[in-house]
Amino acid sequence: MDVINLMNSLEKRHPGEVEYHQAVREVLESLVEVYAENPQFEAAGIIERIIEPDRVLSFKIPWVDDEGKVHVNLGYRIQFNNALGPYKGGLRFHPSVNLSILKFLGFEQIFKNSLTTLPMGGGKGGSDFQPKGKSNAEIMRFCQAFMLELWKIIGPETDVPAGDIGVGGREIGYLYGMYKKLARENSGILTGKGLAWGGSLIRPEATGFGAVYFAKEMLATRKEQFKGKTVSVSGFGNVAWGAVKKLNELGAKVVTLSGPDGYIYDKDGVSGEKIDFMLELRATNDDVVEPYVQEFPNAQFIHGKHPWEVKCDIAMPCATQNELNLEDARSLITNGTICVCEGANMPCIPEAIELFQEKGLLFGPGKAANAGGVATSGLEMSQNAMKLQWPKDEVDDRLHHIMSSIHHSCVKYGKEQSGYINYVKGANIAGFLKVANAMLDHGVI
Ligand code: NDP
Ligand code: 2IT
Repeated sequence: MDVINLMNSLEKRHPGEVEYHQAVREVLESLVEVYAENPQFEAAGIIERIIEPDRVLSFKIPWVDDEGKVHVNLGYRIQFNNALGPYKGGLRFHPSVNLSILKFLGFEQIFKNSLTTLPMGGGKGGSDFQPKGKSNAEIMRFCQAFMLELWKIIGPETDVPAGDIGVGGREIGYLYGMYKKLARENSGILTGKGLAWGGSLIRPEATGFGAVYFAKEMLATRKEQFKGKTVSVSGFGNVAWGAVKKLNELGAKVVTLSGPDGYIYDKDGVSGEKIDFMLELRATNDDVVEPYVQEFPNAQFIHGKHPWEVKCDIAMPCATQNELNLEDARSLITNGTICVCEGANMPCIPEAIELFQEKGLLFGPGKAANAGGVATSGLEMSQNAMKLQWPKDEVDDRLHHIMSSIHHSCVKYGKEQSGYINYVKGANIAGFLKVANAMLDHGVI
């Protein structure tokens, strides 16, 4: 495989789509050896076919605000690859959303979904809509307008969206309501649904829980555990919330949270009622963390900075892509951090990852570590197909089992001669092989 040539031609075809290029480059670099060992992949043009989405739907979303003013947002759905099952992946509502970001997320989703062991292809969608500061009625009208276009190309056996940044239980409810009305069916078309109408127990917590289960396995390879450890978490959304809950259960102390306004340092630990407060804060729609210090005055608010300057044993970036840069990586290393586990998608820049690996830190890439969210979405699809709801413990046990199996795959394909486990390489190879073999089975389509 000629990575340089492939990347040159991808960049020429899709100029300026930097996040998409970043995600593809990382995967290609991991696959060089395995591609050389399997000439059948080259012969079938697997790489050329896997790095381009099957199709991209883009549409406009006109909607009316509470004052009667008309707005037009852009909406997308990227159906990336369905070799393993229906396209599956979240919807992101954030003003930064563009094709490059959704293509990076859709591409990552192919391998992540493959790692879960469940039959799901990869996709992603969203809009540049800003949910912050909008009323409930505006969010509802926007979600309805979004679904008015999206419903034509999705279906329980075709493409099953879910949440991501800016899309939680409330948005899934409005999207589902509109889909149900248009399609005249009550099927498992979205995941992350309410518990009374097809949702799965544990889904809201699953990404964060799964990331902690994954980090627990990584720590165990060095005979370490969470008990007594200090953990820095970024973000304060769905993923961060689940992670903080589970970290507390396992006896770790979470000392930071962050938002677009800065970060919170709570030396006493974010626990108990403070975790519930995170959720209340999110529900205000303002997306700032500063109010935490008014409620819990022992904590400090540090304006406009990332939490990575705080001394911690374990770092879990759970907010967004490229939020941990080289300087952040250096300060974590200087402060003695032993493990970095990505709850968000691609939160660490490539140079930061290289440095973590060079210094021998445990590093868990998002496509493996945060796969618990989509895995539990897969379990929601199974429950919907059976018209059943599994008890909480059953879903949690399955999630636990899936995260262990992902860890096992990463070790199998990522263990280097020195004994160091390169989880990035392991996740990319394990995720890729299953998809590539399925594509071979299906012929050139
Ligand atoms: P939420 O919307 O619940 O929370 C995301 C948090 O990050 C918000 O506080 C948000 O604030 C902040 N944020 C978003 N973009 C930026 C930015 N550019 N700069 C600084 N802060 C930012 O999202 P989730 O918790 O669902 O998602 C967090 C991450 O986890 C994302 O990378 C997502 O792709 C990933 N993920 C999510 C899964 C899920 O099931 N929800 C599953 C697997 C991964 P603001 O909006 O104000 O910027
Ligand atoms: O990035 C992700 O894996 C998600 N946002 C969850 C996708 C899903 O279909 O549950």
